[in-house]
Amino acid sequence: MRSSLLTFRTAVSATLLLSLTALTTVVLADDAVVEPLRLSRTITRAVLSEEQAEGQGARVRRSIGRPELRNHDPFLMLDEFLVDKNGGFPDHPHRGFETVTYMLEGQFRHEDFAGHSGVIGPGDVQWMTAGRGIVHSEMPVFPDGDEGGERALTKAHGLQLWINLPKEHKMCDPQYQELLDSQIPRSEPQLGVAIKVIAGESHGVQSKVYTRTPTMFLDITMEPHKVVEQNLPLSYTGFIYMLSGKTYLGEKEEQFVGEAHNTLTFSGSDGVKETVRIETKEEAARFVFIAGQPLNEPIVQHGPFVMNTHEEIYETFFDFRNAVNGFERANQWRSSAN
Ligand code: FJE
Ligand code: FE
Repeated sequence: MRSSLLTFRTAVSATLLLSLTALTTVVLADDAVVEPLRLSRTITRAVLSEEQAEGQGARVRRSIGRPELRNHDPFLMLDEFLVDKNGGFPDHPHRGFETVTYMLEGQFRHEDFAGHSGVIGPGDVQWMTAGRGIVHSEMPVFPDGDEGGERALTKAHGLQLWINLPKEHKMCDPQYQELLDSQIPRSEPQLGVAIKVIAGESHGVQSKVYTRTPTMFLDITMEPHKVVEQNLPLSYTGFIYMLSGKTYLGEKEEQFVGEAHNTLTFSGSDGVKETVRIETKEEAARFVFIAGQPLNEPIVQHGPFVMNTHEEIYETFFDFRNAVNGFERANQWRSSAN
């Protein structure tokens, strides 16, 4: 499929390559189709996330949001959470951003101050736009008793991503987009590469999730000895968070190794790099590929409140304490987890 131009990749500069491609396309117009050359972004760093305590008796591996991985506009936080029956995230508020919860194993029950509740299980996604205000609890659920015997699942495991909202959407009405595993579209660019398209687009397959902040969220599983190129818009920032196995990222000549629980951040596009090249060798791999349009707006964050100015944060404290301006229903509300 690919032309022998591939071998020029190393030596020739990006601009020269582009003009070469254009030239070749013209010359070979009646001949075989020449695919345009695509250059891979490189990896700027690899950071391992170790477990830390969070919430109530929960454990998380923090990716984005840890000290080495701050300022990943538009992303505020990514946690890989691991919660047993004694843990969870009881009643707490949010304002000014979105939380995306993606279950890997086990089940989580959410319950909010407006009477919205539900359970998400393996492969399901809850895309929550907090907007002007949500107060909710997020707690694992386990089947009763000892029925499961030794093989009973004792931990709920998943990912939670926090995406900042543009200024004009920070005070929008809260919204939920909930997708069961079976409702999430898949692409299979080749045998042995399976891509779940949670948000955005991959190899012609498009998610129906509405993103106020343009975002791609892919769950990619690769068998050993596969190569995939995942396109992303030139203006997006992005990263890979490795769940298991091993990947080799970037152009063949300057590959970074991605291992479990590591975050690998993408370089900028330099105006031309519209793809990320991902290869597996002896080991299979599973990872999430997350990218988005940076907002380039000031961020003032106080825990679960993320606004643009200090004044807006003071207003948020006031609104939450007095149960006004989006937090009305917080008055007297308690989840069943409390
Ligand atoms: C939060 C501390 C928290 N990571 N992963 C402070 F733990 C939380 C919080 C979460 C969270 C919830 C889930 Cl389901 C998964 C998480 C942090 O809820 F919001 C603040 N402010
Ligand atoms: Fe929450």
